[in-house]
Amino acid sequence: MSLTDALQRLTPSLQSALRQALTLSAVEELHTAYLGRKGMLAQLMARLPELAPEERPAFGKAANAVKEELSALLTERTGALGAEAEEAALARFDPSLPGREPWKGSLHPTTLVMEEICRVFNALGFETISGPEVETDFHNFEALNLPKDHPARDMQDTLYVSDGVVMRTHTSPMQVRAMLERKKPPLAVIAPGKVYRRDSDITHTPMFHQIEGLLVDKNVTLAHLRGTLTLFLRALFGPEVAVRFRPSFFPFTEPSVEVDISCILCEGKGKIGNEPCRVCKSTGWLEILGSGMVDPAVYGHVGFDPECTGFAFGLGVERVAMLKYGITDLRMFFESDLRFLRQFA
Ligand code: 2NL
Repeated sequence: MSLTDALQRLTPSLQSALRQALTLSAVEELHTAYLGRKGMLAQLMARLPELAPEERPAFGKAANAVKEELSALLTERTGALGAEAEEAALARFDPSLPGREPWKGSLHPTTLVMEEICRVFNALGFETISGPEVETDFHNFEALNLPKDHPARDMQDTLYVSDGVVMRTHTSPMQVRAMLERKKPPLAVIAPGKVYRRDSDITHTPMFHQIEGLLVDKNVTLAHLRGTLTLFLRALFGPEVAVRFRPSFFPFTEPSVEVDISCILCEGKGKIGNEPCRVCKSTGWLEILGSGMVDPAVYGHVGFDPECTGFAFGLGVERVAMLKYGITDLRMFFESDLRFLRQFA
């Protein structure tokens, strides 16, 4: 077969080969076989010296035309296969399928309760404050009328970082800092956060959460304390809840008051049907917060006028969350079990 005949066979030969090529890689292989550096066209070109010199220009021209044809055929097949693949993918895609629900996080019950309480006091004009969890002995104890030899310091099982530096045992030091910064009343703050105690059993964790509030001005009385805390507890536990104030003792308030609400399970009856109420132990009441009029000694420590008056209160967040959501085991708060946490989504 002449060189020219062999050249003219290439195009029909590739056309029939392409009909069998069903994948992009099969087309790629044909590209190499026909147009590659050692492919069929290159091999024919290598035989150019076999031709008479006057025949060579015409053969070269014909070879170039064949190369263009082969190239066009390969490109066309590649495009067709690509379009087919896309069509097949579209046929598999069902645009009417509902989307996959994305994984959503949820707030921890401790956070939910802290945010709800802060929201109530913010609406009353109290400003939410924060502060360090590692505190000085002064901010955590001394300024709160708890001198070094005070027996009340035994009530706090303190975690010491170093001499004179503690993990805060309550949220009060945030309020001490607020008074020191503000220098004078009026002042109304709410301080939520983590606190630490050297304590660990089924009802005590080494870290837990408190919220404290403080209002200082001139002529603040126990009536303001009573009105504010009653409003707050009805916002948190419902407008029907009964509120009771009992005398108590805290080193940083005088007088001190403990506040109870009517039991949210038995509604203050002490029993459900004939069964004794397990939540309030049949008393009909739940202890919910501690409070009092700020002891003037505290004002002395933060440089406030001893003539000013104010009230303060504190509560345990996990305890409130347990009552609100009916959680019976404190450890649930600290285990990060998703089956527990998802219930608050
Ligand atoms: C409770 C009781 C209380 C306070 C906290 C306080 C803060 C300042 C001055 C005076 Cl800066 N008092 N805080 C007062 C009374 C009670 O907490 O049972 N907490 C869990």
